[in-house]
Amino acid sequence: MDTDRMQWFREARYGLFIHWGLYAMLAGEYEGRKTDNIAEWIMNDLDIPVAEYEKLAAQFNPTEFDADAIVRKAKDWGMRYLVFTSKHHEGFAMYQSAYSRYNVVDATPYGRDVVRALADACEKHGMKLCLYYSQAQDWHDPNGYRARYDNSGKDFAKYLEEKCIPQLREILTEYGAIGYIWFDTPMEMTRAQSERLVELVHSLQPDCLISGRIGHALGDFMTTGDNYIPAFPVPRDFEVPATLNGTWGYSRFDHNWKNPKDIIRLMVKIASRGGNYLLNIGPDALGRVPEESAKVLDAVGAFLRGNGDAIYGTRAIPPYVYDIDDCYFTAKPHKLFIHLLRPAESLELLNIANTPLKAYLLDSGKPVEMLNRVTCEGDHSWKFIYPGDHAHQVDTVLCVETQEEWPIFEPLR
Ligand code: JFZ
Repeated sequence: MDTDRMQWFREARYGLFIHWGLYAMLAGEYEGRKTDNIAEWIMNDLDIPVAEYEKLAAQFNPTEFDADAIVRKAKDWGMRYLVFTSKHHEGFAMYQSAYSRYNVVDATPYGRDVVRALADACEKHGMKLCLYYSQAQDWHDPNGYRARYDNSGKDFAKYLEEKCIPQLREILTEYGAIGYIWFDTPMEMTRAQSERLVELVHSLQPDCLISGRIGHALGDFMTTGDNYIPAFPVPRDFEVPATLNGTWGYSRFDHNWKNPKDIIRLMVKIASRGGNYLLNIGPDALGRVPEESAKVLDAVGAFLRGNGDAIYGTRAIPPYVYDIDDCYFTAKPHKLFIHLLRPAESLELLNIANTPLKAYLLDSGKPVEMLNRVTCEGDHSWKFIYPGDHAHQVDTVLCVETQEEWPIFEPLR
């Protein structure tokens, strides 16, 4: 893939996903019925008629939404880019669209352009803005696809021409430079239709990347299944979209929050396999970020402030041949980062054949005693003695600077 266009993506490794739309007002329940699926799908899963669902717009007034505060928090959290749902499957545009009055400016008492507010805040704080756009599913438009329904009678080509393409043109010409478009659920789109959208994006913003869910493997990077991480290093750029609880859109019933250790472990695994971690928040009806999600992201941000060098700009590396509990590796040229997600006084690793130059705790720079020997079986052995006064963090990161550019993990023999 074109290296220059991908450079920022490969450097970033960590982004903030924001799912926010009319569904936040229902928060997982409609007329006493709770959805047992992800909350932003409530219209589809509870078969809410369009005429009923669209009434939500007339009540949408998120007076506590603060785009600038959210972007500042994203920076504190260590995220390098932000992906916002400009139009999700519900069909409601979170910006002012000239091609559909079913949007946050024209159809709500709030009357403000959310994408504009986020674009301004991202510009101000040096955060790359990316936009999610549901290019095939649109449960409000009579010709938009709808999962789990019979779409045979739809004129999808009409939907593409009259809503999807004009709206993509709007978000790619009216809000500044866009890092990438996060397309989603291509459904029954033909290859030609996916190619048409790829050409549209490139014609408007040549540097704007395209996510894997454009369809027909035409993305600049692969998008994994939600919350699914590849088990091995992947030979192409990829991104893992992930929730902090069990839903993307806000639900007042889902309190199944992951903890910081879960997140850091996943982040390290994803980076070691060459991917990006796109972690979601779902603001509520008033535009507030759920406190529980902010607490987790605060803790992960604190970890990254001292250890970000072990994540940002790292590259896929071969799997290490032994399975050491809570021990993971990331790497960048001439640096091997050894992550230990449990307290320990020492750590011995076999079958690493690099020439170590120095070893230290990444967050403090404090030197770590390192014994470099060959075992009686002829295997390389590195043994680290952690400094006695070191207080174990969620993830204690050791940096070993090496003569060789990349790790040399010897195979078992
Ligand atoms: C899609 C959306 O339907 C969902 O609402 C959310 O926006 C999520 C990030 O993306 O959900 C998907 C789409 C594709 C897969 C899984 C969930 N997949 O291919 O496994």
